[in-house]
Amino acid sequence: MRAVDVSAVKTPSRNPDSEKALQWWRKARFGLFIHWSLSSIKAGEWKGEVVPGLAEWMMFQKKIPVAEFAPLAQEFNPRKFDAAAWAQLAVDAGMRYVVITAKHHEGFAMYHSKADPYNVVDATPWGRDPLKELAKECRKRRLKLCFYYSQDLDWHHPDGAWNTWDYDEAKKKPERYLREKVFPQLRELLTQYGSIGMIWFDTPLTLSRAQSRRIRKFVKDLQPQCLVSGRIGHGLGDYSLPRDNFLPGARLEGDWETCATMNDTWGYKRTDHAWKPVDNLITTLVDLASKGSNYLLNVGPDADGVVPAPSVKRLHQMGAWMAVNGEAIRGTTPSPFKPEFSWGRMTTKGRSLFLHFFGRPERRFRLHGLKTKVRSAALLAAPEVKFAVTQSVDPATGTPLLDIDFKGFKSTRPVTVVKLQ
Ligand code: FHN
Repeated sequence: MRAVDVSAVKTPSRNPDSEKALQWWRKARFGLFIHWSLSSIKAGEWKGEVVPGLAEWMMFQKKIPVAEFAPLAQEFNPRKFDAAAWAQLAVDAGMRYVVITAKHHEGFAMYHSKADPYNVVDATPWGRDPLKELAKECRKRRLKLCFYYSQDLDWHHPDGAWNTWDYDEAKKKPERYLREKVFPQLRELLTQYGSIGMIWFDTPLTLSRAQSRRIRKFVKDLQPQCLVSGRIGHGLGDYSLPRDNFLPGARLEGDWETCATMNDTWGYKRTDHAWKPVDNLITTLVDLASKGSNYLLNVGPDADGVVPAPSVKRLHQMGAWMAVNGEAIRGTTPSPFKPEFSWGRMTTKGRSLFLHFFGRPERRFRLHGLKTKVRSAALLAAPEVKFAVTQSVDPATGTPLLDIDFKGFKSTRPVTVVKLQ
């Protein structure tokens, strides 16, 4: 077995110019994803029928013509929208960044876009710019604000990808879509709202490498510190994004982010009650951090601008856990050991090692291969509770051996963290 030195765990970035921009993002580890657009009005139902699949894909699933879908804008009036409450929810959950849909595949801009009148200020009776309000509230709370932008699929623009029921594929000119909509809107997003943490591009399905490269450069020219998500395509993102809700089986190389739902959809769907238990969400956060991945956890507010109560409850419960254990998640590097352990997971920070126990550890806990000298082992939730540590060399393998006597260990649901330093 290889002997491991905790302080040597590093994450190399994929692009040299990503390194600086990635610093806040690596430290954050946990962020809030918000999917909100016109489809939230229909809440997963079209003409009295529940549409199967993702709520925000309704227009595509039912092949709803633009002429029928776009008038939904006239019904958009989220009287209960409260940007301060949304930003505070992220803070309360222990998150450090927010990614909100500035434009999803349905093509509607959720901000004041001068490039396209199909936007939340000009096309709705509400007439407010929620991104402007959110930017202000995020700034107050030192949350990084990031924008989701669907650079490829757009079912509203005649040249956007994948609307084949209104527009003739053969006649589409993707370059015109980029020129008329994508670049002007990215300019707006990167100049109207202050410093932006990231543009979260999605579903790279039709754009060429050269087009993705131009989009990346466009973002970096306007805001060099703004990250570009992995789904810009062609390996050009500042970090990698696996498929939605992906849970890696082992430690990942480089920087990753798993984006995930709390139920089975991203946008608001009245009939989707498949809420994941909070214990599952917390162990996922721990599991991902131990493998070098961020966790971007989604909420889908309804047409009134209200985040569903089951999501709020779970975020508050996660926040209570993070308030005690956040040190073992934020700013950590992954486990120095490749395999998963049946007892739980590990994260590291400097020369500290955090043991995240999913249950009660064995009274005589053994860890093979840790070279770092450990002076103390204490409960993160109660640092005065310390456990006896012995370090020796395993005579059978000649590698370091750590023994901890977990007498008096009280496990708390769902993960108890012990800090070794
Ligand atoms: O099609 C989208 C989907 O609606 C949602 O936005 C997710 C979030 O990762 N991304 C796409 C599917 O991967």
